[in-house]
Amino acid sequence: AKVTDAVLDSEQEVFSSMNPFVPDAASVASSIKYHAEFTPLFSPEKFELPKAFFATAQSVRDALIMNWNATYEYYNRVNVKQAYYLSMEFLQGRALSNAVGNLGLNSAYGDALKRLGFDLESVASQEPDPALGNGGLGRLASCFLDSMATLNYPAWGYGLRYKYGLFKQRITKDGQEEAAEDWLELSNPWEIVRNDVSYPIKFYGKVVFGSDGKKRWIGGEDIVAVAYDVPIPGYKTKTTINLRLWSTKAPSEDFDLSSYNSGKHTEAAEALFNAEKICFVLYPGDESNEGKALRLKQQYTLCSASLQDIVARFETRSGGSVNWEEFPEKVAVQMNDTHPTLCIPELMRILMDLKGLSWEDAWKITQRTVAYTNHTVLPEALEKWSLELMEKLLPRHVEIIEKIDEELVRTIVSEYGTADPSILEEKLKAMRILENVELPSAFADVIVKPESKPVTAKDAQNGVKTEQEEEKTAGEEEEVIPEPTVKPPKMVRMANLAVVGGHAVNGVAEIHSEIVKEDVFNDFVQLWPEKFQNKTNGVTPRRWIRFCNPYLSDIITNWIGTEDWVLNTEKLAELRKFADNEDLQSEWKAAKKKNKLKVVSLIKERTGYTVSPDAMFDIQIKRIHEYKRQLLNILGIVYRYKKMKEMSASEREKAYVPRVCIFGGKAFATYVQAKRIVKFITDVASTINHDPEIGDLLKVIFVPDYNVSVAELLIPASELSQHISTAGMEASGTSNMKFSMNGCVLIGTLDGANVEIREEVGEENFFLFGAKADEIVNLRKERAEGKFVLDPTFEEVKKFVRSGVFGSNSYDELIGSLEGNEGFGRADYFLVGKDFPSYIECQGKVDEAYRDQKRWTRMSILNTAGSFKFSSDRTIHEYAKDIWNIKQVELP
Ligand code: B1H
Repeated sequence: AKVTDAVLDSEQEVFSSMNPFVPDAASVASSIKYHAEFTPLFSPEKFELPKAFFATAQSVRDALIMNWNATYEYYNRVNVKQAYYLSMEFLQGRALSNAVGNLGLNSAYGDALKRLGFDLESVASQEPDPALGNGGLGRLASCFLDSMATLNYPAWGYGLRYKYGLFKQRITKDGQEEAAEDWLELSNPWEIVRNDVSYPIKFYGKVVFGSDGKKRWIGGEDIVAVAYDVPIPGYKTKTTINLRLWSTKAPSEDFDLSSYNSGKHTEAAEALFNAEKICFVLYPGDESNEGKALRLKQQYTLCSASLQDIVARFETRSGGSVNWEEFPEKVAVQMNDTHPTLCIPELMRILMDLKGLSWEDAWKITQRTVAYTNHTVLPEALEKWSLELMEKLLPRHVEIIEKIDEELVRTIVSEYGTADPSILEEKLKAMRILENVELPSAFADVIVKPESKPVTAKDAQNGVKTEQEEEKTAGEEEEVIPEPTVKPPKMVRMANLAVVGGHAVNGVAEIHSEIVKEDVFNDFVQLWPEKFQNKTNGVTPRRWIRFCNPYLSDIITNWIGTEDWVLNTEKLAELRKFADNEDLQSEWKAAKKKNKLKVVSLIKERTGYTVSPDAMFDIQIKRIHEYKRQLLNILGIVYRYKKMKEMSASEREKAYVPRVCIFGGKAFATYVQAKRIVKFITDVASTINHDPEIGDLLKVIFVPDYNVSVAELLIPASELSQHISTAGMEASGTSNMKFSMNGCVLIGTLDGANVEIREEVGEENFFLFGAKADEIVNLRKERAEGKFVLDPTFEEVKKFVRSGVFGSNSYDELIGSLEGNEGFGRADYFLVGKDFPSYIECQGKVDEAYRDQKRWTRMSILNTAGSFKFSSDRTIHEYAKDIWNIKQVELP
């Protein structure tokens, strides 16, 4: 505690020199009291925790607004190039402690709240955890915002303000249940609605020629997007950037007062509902055509509102004389995956139809402005939209996309037109933006007509196949319609559009970027090798070490002798020389123990189970997905349990280290197989946890409703964490980085960022097992051809599960999916059985290492010391230099 105070005092000094708003405890207390009284959200008679949170947040917001205004005013004045990160998801987590910590006002706020009879930690824990994201992709966007602000980069985020975030997960005896997450119920103290910043958004309608000969998009449905700004403070800097979230509403004249007065209340308000529903939920179910149209409307709203805003800002900053060629010198747009790909035709539309530019000029500007990050190579996750749906909803954009496709065909034909016709055909098939669409008339004779291929019943019915549909049916065989063939649906391939329309394409870890280049977009690499890059992901060391793990942070600061590591994570490497120092080791272990004790309480509170803080905490937290292989983890636990049961008590204790195996994560609501995995884990947990013979030697915990706040508690308490995806399937992973930073040792496959983490922390400090990415295709083939040698331990564990130890359920669908039985799907597509023996063997090595606590603590220290590369500051510097071409700007 002593160290923390010293650190905080010095922090506050730093701030006094750079921040005009440097309150002491007394003025903070009066500001909190002011807001409790004059910005009230609760009735006046009581001043309790919820009100204390809102008043405290409002008081912090005052400081943020001042800095936000100063930042924005300065960028306007010097007219710097600004980057815009467009994302359908921002998984922000709670903001209060983060903002107070970034502003260096911990002691001022801590003391002020003490005077008012509260403590900062309990006040902070009142804040709902805003979950406007699904997982890694959304959390990455939020880490990036923290780094942009901290490093003084002129950069903003643009997203959508969903009324309901990612569902709340309840665990019942039937497994996972979902409930709406009403995070705005008590209002959001961080957002500032900008009623003066709104843009019209159009859907449907038709395209006509205006009197000036220009294309006009008219008629259809008009809605309005309104800006809600969330100030994002940097650490130890005045720079406060903006996360602008759009909310949708109907134009006021759309409320039909006369219908309403004549008693037709629902009809009168239909337009209101129609507009507002666009921002109701994060990722609305899209099995139905209505669901698909809604998701597409969401994506277009994000792109159109953001680009109108960006273009308007460019015009304002240009003063009277707008030179459109300069647009890419003032604006960089990063598309977070393909979800905002409509940016490309939307910017083209704005430049041509509204600003009067030619196709050629608009195309040059668009390409130089936009760039695309790919986050997955799973083929079913590459977004495609039905051309028919898009034509209805966005007729002008489809015209533009058709022309982009035609230009692409021209390029492909000029590149490969003289080659073997089968090569040309192959290239066109792989690279065109439009799928199953006849060649543009100018090229009609360069190739024989595309033949129609047999399609599944589902394809024919729906036209579209999304990731979620694919996920949901992943375990089920699809029926193939025999001849005569149905015409395959015409689709727009968003990834191809993003690659063609942008100047850079990047993957998110080295191995992933290689797969992107060699496999997914190989044909494009041959055409434009210079576009393709790697930007290994990172996470913010502020939220993910400094604030979530104050005990460890103090130790690091003490031993390195400075707190600079929070900004310059390279300094963490200095811990290496103390890895065997007994004093550091004992402090290190004590900090871990304190963090584990917090988790013991969390587990008790959330699940009712009591676990021992002296057992090894072994954690796997991430979305439940077959490729992430929670099933491998739980089957490993089942195997361990079976072996324990076969031993005497003393043998058991000799053979195994006590472990608490913790799971957390949500399954997409319609992803049946993932929900079965959740149910299975909780069934195994209830059998093992109630077995008196096993006691503290093995406990299995499923923490319900995993979110950012839960991660902030679990990660600092972790000793072993699991990153065990089938090699080649996890693009990067980012929790692996957070765990390593917090002194947790990883067990994992050579996949995503694991590869680079292992390189940095040293292979002796990483538990590696499993098949490698380049072996997978062949292994699957062997598996399918039945050439696969069954592993006896895997057969043993499956038989044990089927014997009914975990209740009457025999888990036919789950275990069947690992065997390729008729009706159960893809013959262990994720190769759980193949990797099982090496996983079990590796877990044996983990136990052995943990028994030697000196060795383990050394491994733990070397993980923190070696994790410096994985700061999102490093990642953002790379984006800024290699893709955005923006410079750091310090406020005067
Ligand atoms: C990642 C997604 C994703 N990759 C579609 N792809 C979505 C795709 O709602 N959708 O339609 C939502 C998310 N998310 C993750 O991105 C990767 O799986 C991780 O490996 C990676 O670390 C993370 C950040 O790059």
